[in-house]
Amino acid sequence: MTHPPDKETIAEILENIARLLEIKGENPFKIRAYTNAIKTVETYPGDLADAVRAGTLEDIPGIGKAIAEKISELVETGRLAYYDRLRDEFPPEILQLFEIQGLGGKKIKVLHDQLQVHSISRLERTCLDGRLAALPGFGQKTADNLLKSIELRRTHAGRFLRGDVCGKVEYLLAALREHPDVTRVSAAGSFRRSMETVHDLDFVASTRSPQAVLEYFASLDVVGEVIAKGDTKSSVRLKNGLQCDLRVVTDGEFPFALCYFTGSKEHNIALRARALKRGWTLNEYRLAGAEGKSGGAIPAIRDEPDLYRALDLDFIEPDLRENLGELEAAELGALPDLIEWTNLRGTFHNHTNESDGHATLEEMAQAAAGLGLAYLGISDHSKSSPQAHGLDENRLETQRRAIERRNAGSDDIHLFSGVECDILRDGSLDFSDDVLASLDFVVASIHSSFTMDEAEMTRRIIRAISNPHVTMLGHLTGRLLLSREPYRVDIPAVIEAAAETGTIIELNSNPRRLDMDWRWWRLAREKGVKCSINPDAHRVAGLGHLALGVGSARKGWLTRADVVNCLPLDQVRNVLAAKRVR
Ligand code: DGT
Ligand code: CA
Ligand code: CA
Ligand code: ZN
Repeated sequence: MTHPPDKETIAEILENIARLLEIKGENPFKIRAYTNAIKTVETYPGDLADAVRAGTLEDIPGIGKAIAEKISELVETGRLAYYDRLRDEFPPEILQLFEIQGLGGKKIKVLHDQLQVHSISRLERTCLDGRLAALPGFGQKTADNLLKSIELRRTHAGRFLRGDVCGKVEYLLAALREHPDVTRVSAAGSFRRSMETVHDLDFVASTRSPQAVLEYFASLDVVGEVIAKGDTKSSVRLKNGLQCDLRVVTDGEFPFALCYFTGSKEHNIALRARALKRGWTLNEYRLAGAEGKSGGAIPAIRDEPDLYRALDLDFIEPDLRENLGELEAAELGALPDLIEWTNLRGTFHNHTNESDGHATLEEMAQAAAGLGLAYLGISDHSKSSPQAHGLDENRLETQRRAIERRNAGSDDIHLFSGVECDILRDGSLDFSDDVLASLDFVVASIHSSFTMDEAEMTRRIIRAISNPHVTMLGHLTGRLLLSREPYRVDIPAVIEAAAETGTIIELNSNPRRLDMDWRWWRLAREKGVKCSINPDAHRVAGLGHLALGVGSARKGWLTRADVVNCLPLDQVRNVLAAKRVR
C-alpha cells in the first residue's frame, strides 16, 4: 500500500517552486503557469494518480506539458529532481519569509537581492537596524509593521489553521481505513471539536495488531519524521511540519479512548467527576467500579453515545465539548439541535472578478448551483477599496442589471444583488442610501483604519449598522487567524446594537477569519441576533469554505433556526427586507 503524495502536498510544492522562481527573478509567465496549476491541483475533483496513469494530466485545463511532467514524477517517485535543485540554490529558511504578513514575492526578492535577507531572523535584524526602512518603497512604517508580524508569528508558532489541515485529516483517515487490521478509526482532539486552529492532530484507531498499524502509520508518504513510537502510540511530524498522534486500542476500549482524546481536557475532567459521583471511574480505556464505592451495574458501552447514556446524558456532539455548560444542558435534555452543512439553502457575501474575485458571475452562479444551493448573494467591494478594484455606482448598477437578466433567464439558482460596502472611518457608508436601497442586501465591513481606540471603533460599527439598508455586518473583528489580531471593539455592545436594529451578523467562513468567533454566538443567539454563514468566496473553490463556517456555528451552539441562510428562497427574501420596513 503505497500512497502517492496528496493534492495538497503537490500544490504546496508547486507553490514553493513559484515562490523560489519569483525570488530568482524568473519570467512572470513561467511563474504564472505554476500559480495557475496550484489552484487547478487543489480543486481537481478526481484522483491525480489516475490521471497520471491514464496519461490525461495534460488535458486538465491549467496544467501544461512542463508541469504535467513534474506532477507525474512526483506521483510516481514521490520526489521531484527539479524542485530539489531549485531549493539547493537558496538557504532552506527562505520560504518562511512568505509566512510573514505584509511580505510578498516582490518585496522578498528586493530584500534578498539588496540586503541578503533569507530568513526571518535576518529580516528582523534589518527592520531593527534601519536598513530595511532605508530601501526605496519600504520605509519606517513597513519596518514597524513587519516587526509586529514577526512577533505575532512567534506567539502562534506551531499552530495550524483548521482549513489548512482538513485535507491532511481526510487523507490520513482514508489511509488508516484502508489498512486491513484497522477496525474503527476517527480523528480526535481539537480537530474533532471543530477548533479554528489546532496544535497537533490526534487519531484513535482500534485494532488487534497494534504494531502493524503503528508501523504503517509511521511509513505513510506524508510523514516527514517519526518523533516517538511506543506500543500504543506513535507521534509523527508530517512533511508540512504538523505533528500527528495516533493511539491504538482494542475495539472494546475504542469509545473511551475516542472520548478521552477528543477532549477537551476540561470536558474530560467534568465527565470523570460525574462518573465518580455514580461510584465509577472513567479513563481513556474503560468505565469501571471505583474502589470502595458501591456503584451501580455498568451497562455495555459500544460507542460514544452509549458512554454518555451511561452517565445519564444526551449525546454531546464533539463540537460542544469545552465544558461551557454542555453537560448541564445534556442532563436536562436541553442541548441545541446543531446546524448541519446540508441545512444551508444558500449563502451571501461572494465576490466576482468585477472586484478582487477570480471567477465570473456566471462561474460563481453555476458553482453554487452545483453545490445544491438555491440562492447566492453577490457582494463585490465598494469604491473606497480601490486596491480590491471596488465598484463605483455605475459598475454596481451594471452588475445589478446583469443579475436581474440572469434571474429572468435561468432557473438553476437565484442570485441576490448586493455589495460589500466599506464602513468609512466615521461609520458612514461608501454609498448613498438610494444606491443601497436599489440592492437586495448590503454587507457592511471595515477594510481600513483598523487602529482606533475601542470606544471609537465600537461607535463606528454601531453607526454603520444603524443604517436600515445594512442587512448584515461582515467579518466583525477583522482578525486574520495566526497573523493579524482583531481590532479593538466592544463585541457585546455591537451584538446589542445588532439586536436593536435587526442587523444580521455574518459568520465569515474564510479559513483565516471565522469571524465572528464561535465564543460569541451564544450571546448573539440569546439576544435574538441572526447569523448568516458566508464564504466570502473570491473564487469558485472558496464556496467550499462554508463547511468551516458550519463547524464554527456548531461550536457556537447554533441551530438551523438561528442561521438565515438555512431558510428557503421565498422566506429568506422577507428576512432581507425586514430591516428596511421596520
Ligand atoms: P491542541 O492539540 O492544542 O489543538 O488541542 P487538543 O485538545 O487536541 O489537545 P492535545 O492534543 O494535547 O490532547 C488531545 C486530548 O487529550 C485533549 O483534548 C484531552 C486529552 N488530554 C490530554 N491531556 C490531558 C490531561 O492531562 N487530562 C485530561 N483529562 N485529558 C487530557
Ligand atoms: Ca491535538
Ligand atoms: Ca496531541
Ligand atoms: Zn471583506
